[in-house]
Amino acid sequence: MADLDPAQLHRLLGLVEYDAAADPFPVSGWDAVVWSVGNATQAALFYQVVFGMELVAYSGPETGNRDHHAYVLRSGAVRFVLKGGTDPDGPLLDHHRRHGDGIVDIALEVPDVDRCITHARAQGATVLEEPHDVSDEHGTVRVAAIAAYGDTRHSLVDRSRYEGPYLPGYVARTSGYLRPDGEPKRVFQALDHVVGNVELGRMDEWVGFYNRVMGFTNMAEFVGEDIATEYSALMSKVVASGNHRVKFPLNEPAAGKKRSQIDEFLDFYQGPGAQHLALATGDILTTVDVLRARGVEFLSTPDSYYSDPELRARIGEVRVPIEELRSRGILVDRDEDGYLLQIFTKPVGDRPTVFFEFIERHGSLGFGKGNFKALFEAIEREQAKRGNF
Ligand code: TYF
Ligand code: FE
Repeated sequence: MADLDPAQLHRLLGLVEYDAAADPFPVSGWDAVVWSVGNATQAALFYQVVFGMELVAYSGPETGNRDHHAYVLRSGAVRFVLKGGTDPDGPLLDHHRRHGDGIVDIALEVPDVDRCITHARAQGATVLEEPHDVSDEHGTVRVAAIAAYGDTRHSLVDRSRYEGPYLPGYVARTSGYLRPDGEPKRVFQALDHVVGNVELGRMDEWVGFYNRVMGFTNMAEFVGEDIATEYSALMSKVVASGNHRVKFPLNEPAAGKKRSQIDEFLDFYQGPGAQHLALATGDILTTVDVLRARGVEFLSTPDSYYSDPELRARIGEVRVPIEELRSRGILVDRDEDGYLLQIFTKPVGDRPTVFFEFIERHGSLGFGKGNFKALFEAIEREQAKRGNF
């Protein structure tokens, strides 16, 4: 898979032009998704060998960090940091005992950390870390952190004066893993959106938090009560940063025929948290073929989805014959701006909590609203296998 040029990336992510000077909380984009996992040393291999990411930096006992191991992995513009605790009494293992594998920090890159924190504090945000510099021989990073839903936080990072591999305290590290000849260099290039699950009745509060504290605006796509009661068992709204690089759909459970997938998440995660990460690819067919061959399990899409004449009429022509989508279970949706192709994995850990979406956008700025019925039915089939009736 070839690398994407900036214009292609712009289209792939549906970015917009906007006036950053007028933004009280300017966000340039994603900095990192920081995970707490039960075994970072092994998870780092999973994300390299299966997800095709590249190891770039490390922190751990050998570098003077006695608390945990941390592996920094890249795929295009995506950065994951996997942390696994070594100190039995440390906060990282407490977090893991409660939540299992999950996302502890959705870190954002900002041009002015202090300006963001001043605004966030004035808007009532909980400041977890005051702005401060961290330095080493590669330069200086300015960071701060605010609390988001549940135990999730947003670090705010200005790395414009830093040349190191990640942050001070980390050393550059590559891996001895050799990708077999003929396999693509990477299978996703960018982070498209991160979805948060919050408690019943609290979605609008969190939408308000992102509006007020972080200056995010609401996107058109949402799942309201009408759709929720019919089949989805969830309500959802989407907020986005000014340039639309950072998009946060927020879900809350709704009453349905069965226990909502959001309730299941909240039970197993022991509270609100990040539910799925959507990874953008320029070639979703190859992405799915490669990941499936490496053992990744995707939600199944019934054949009736592809033979539905209404769907056929609605989606029109896409870049490949529908047969190519049907054989892989890839979903397609179209709106007034264009179309998108998407597919969802099953939960990737032991608890039915976090999973991934892969998405290939062709103009559409949506999240696959036309697929919600088929998608939520597929999720409910998986819930039923786990004993949720
Ligand atoms: O991000 C979204 O909104 C879509 C749809 O549990 C979705 O990917 C929403 C909720 C959910 C799974 C997918
Ligand atoms: Fe999504």
